[in-house]
Amino acid sequence: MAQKTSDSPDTDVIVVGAGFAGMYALHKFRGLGLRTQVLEAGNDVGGTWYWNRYPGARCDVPSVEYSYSFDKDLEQEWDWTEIMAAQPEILEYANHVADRFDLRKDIQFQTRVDSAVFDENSNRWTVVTDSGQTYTARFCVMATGCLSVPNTPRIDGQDNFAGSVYHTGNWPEGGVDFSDAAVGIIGTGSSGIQSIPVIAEQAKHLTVFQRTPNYTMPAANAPLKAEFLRQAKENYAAIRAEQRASQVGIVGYGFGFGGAENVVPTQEIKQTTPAERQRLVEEEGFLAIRRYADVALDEEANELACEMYRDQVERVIKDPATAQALMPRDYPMGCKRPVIDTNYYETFNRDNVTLVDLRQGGIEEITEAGVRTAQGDYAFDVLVYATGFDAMTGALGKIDIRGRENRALTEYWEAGPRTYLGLQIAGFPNLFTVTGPGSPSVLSNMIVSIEQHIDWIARCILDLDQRGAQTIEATTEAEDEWIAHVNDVAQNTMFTAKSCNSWYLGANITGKPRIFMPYVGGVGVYREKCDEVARNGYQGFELSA
Ligand code: FAD
Ligand code: N01
Repeated sequence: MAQKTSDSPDTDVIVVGAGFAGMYALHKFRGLGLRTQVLEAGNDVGGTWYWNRYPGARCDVPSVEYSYSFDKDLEQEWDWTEIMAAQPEILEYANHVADRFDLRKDIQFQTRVDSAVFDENSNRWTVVTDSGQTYTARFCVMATGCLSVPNTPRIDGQDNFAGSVYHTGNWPEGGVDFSDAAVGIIGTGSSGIQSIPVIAEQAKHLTVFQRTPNYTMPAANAPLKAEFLRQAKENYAAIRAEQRASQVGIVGYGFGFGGAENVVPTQEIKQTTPAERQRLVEEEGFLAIRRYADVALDEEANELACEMYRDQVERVIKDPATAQALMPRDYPMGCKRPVIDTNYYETFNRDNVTLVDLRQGGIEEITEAGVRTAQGDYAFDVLVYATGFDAMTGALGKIDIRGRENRALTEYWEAGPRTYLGLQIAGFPNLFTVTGPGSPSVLSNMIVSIEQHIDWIARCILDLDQRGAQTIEATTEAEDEWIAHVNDVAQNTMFTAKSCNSWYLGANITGKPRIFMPYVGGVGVYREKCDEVARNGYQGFELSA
């Protein structure tokens, strides 16, 4: 246990953020006897699920798997109602966890951290909040989220719009009443694809501004049957073990129980004939594509899958011009974060929905009445930005983080994020990132990755105390080697294809260096690597007495 010293810091650990990462960190560190203070910008717990309350928001991991594993009683007492839970239910779960483990007493809400500075004399971090409060702590854990800084693109005239404006990533707590409103929405990523069908049902008219059509698969979500839930609860130990050893932290438990089947891709699309592919798409629709293993690895195979995909879009969409506009081309399937949907394409067959294909003429400005494009003007009462996030590095970049010699993290990361294992940064002792760049993070079921990181950090803090070490810090050499490995495994995947522009690469933010940020190696392999590093005396880290 960390000892109180005469120059006692306010706390042993400052945790920034009270999403699933910050909440578990607090519970875990408290359990070790560490005095822990959490600082959170929002009014309550839940992070992503607190901020993203847009209509249609939901998880795309089976509910029983997108849940904490750290407490067996918690697993048994919580009943998920759908195969993949909607935002209100996930937020309710977060609140239940906060109540059950009495977390709120150590979380200060409505508190944004502005800076975190390391003092080399005392080996302490000083954290300053937006209200000017100062905390000092031996350890600083950045549980600030990978998708927590909404990106609102700069568009000429955007302040002139006379109606209401919302961002999916910062949705008002009370919701938005769309009845009788004409709505415009910019963006067709996951948030757009989830919200468009629901807004279309509520609004008088919806105009969708699409710059890049996406690949999306039907979710086939459904209520969870009591018998299934009982089985899941009985098998939780095995499910968790399998999740931890898997590639993306998902076993697929929940699929196949009234929803979409959990298909393991084993076949090669390149071995099929055009007639076979056509027959399969006719029989199974978009989901036919899931059976092919080579689609993720081979660009030629990928293009065959894209053709099947476009065939199916043509089948579903009634208006031929709209169908053409909705067909993704020019980039491979699997380069961006996979998307699953409920009634997305069907929505474009509705009379009250207009698709504006920005590839035929982009947005020129936002006017008082709506959006002016090169194709014409579109008027509405409400404008929704579904334009994503400054992902993975955005939240860290907004805090003035300074390590040894007062070096700014933003300067150290000018050419792109550098970490060792996505956990630590050379020159920033005792500062940990949770699901940081260089870890499986956003390529995984994030609760699995969050728990693994917090458990590792907790063990590390205990080990430091046992060894009488004051600080731990990644070495530059270990960082270099890890970055080379992260880049290596991402090569020859669709993620880094030349034609791919994704937020994984930072491509959605003007001026952000194009670096593939998460680790593709897999949750299981990565966990073993982290454990091995710890077992071998924190290989690649420097411990100071
Ligand atoms: P967050 O939940 O983002 O929490 C970070 C918290 O830190 C926020 O509350 C924020 O306010 C706070 N914070 C940030 N900076 C500061 C600061 N300077 N000062 C104080 N507080 C600060 N993942 C999956 O695995 N499966 C899914 O199906 C899935 N669906 C998603 C759907 C949406 C709409 C989004 C946006 C993300 C989704 N994710 C999904 C990813 C999701 O972010 C993670 O699963 C998980 O919730 C992240 O938890 P976290 O605690 O790491 O971060
Ligand atoms: O954001 P995005 P998101 N003019 O970046 C468009 C998670 N998540 O919030 O592709 C016009 O994916 C942009 O167009 P383009 C998940 O990890 C999960 O939707 O750049 N358009 C794109 O269409 C996800 O990946 C779920 O050409 C502009 C859209 O905005 C991540 O969060 C649900 C524009 C942004 O798409 C982010 O998803 C929701 C401009 N100036 C979120 N700028 C689940 O289902 C941007 N766009 C689990």
